[in-house]
Amino acid sequence: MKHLIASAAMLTSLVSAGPLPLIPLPVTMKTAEGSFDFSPDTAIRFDRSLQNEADLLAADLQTLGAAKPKTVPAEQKILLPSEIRLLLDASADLPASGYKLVIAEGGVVVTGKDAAGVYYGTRSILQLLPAEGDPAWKDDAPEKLPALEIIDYPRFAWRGMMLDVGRHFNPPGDVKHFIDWMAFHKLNVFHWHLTDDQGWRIEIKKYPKLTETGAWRDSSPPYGNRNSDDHQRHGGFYTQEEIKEVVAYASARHITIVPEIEMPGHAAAAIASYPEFGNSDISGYAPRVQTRWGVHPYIFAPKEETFRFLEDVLTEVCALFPSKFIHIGGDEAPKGQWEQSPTAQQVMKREGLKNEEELQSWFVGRIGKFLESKDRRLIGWDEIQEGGLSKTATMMVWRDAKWAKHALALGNDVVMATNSDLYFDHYQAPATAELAKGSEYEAIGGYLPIEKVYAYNPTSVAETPEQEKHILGTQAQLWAEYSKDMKKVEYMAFPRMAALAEVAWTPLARKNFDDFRSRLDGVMNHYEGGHLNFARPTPSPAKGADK
Ligand code: TNX
Repeated sequence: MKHLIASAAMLTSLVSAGPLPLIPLPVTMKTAEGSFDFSPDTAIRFDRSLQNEADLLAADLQTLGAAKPKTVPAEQKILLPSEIRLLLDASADLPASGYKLVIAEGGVVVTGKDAAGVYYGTRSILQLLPAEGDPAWKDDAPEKLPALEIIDYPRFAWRGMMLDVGRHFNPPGDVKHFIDWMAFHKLNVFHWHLTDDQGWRIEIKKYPKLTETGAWRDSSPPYGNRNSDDHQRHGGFYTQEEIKEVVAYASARHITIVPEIEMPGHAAAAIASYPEFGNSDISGYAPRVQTRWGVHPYIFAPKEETFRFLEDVLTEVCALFPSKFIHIGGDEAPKGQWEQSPTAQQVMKREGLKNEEELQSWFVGRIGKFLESKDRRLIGWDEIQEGGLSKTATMMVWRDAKWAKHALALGNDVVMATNSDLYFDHYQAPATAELAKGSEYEAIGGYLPIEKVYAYNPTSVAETPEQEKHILGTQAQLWAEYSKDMKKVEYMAFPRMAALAEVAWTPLARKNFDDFRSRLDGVMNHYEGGHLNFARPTPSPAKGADK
């Protein structure tokens, strides 16, 4: 009987398996006859430098439902009945972060060019196994991993997701969970939007009021009425200890956290905490942490005290985040206060700046030099080039292609993060359909179905192969005005994150939406098993044809 049940389960898993649920699609994959039996006897044998990758794989396998595999360092010459071997081979003929995965009856071998490559190979193994909570884990039959050989590496070095915790605060545990799912998709940059008009979320020891005052607001617009107030206090922030923990957690998963500290605009929460760093010489000056969305007039004053403050803040930020890139925002900085402020006007005169856009570029240039003195690189939203762009600045392009073309023509690096293709705060199904489910399904607007994300090509803006090299990669944005908690963030992020992963990883010539859509079903089983609150897209065409 047991035997019968086991084979019935195997049959279902074969039938429901369909195409191998690997997202992003590997660069090359050859399947073969046969399979590897993953069983409670399967252990992980690892090269000494891969202890982290071995431990994470063992823990992740246990989360799925397996008995926690033994992990054995390679130099321990004990005989194992069944093993997954993790190898590091820096001389392998693979690009950075590349790996080779061989699954055969006799065993599984992951060979990485580096530790990141090995980690990505282990992500592929996890995707090929039944999802968490799948009944297959409960029977006595081994899990069958299909025999195959994969050679794989990423198209871009920057495969990012931005999360806005300024508009709504997400506790550290939720952020770690989000990072887990980024790792599952082989994404590697978590851009943490830590400050905005509506909240400052990072503890800065030298300026405690940033979180005493700036982390809290008195009201927010409720779902369904963006021009009104719920009169509920909202806020929160990360202590430096919590930040260190999240940074280490991400780093173990080969994810770099790029922190963003917004300047000169989107700074009302900071200026409400320390009004002396705003344009306090203008009439009607009364900064406060903002309670409505949109663009607000409060921007930092271009004076020496403010630069000292920002440099102190960035010094603490650099100590917490090892990332080479530090994001300084730079978007949507209205120039009205600088036009009114005698101090700002004097600075323009002193520095020979023609207009307020040039003043912003001068401002950003100073901060860029400071970051360089700390061996870091400045990255900012595309407005940082409006009054001239420093050679060393990297631009994150969120508006249209012309800004990317302009920066590329100057020889600057860019990361493509366009609002037309990669803003996951936009609706993924028609707004009427979403809102029919309840006002909590409200999004900022727009319409970005998963097909459109998938079709995006970050290098379409490059005019020459040389320019293409300056496109570091691509990133999707989760602005959170309309995402009050992580459940809503998840709903907006998944499964569009899967499409982003394939845009950022898979060679252009290998991309095919129908094929992706059929693999997505298996990946969504993992979402379901992992209790992710994802948006189920319309059934895949392949499934529809079965009926
Ligand atoms: C524009 S994109 C912003 C954000 C908003 C977003 C909403 C960018 C650099 N600035 O402040 O949250 O639109 O989609």
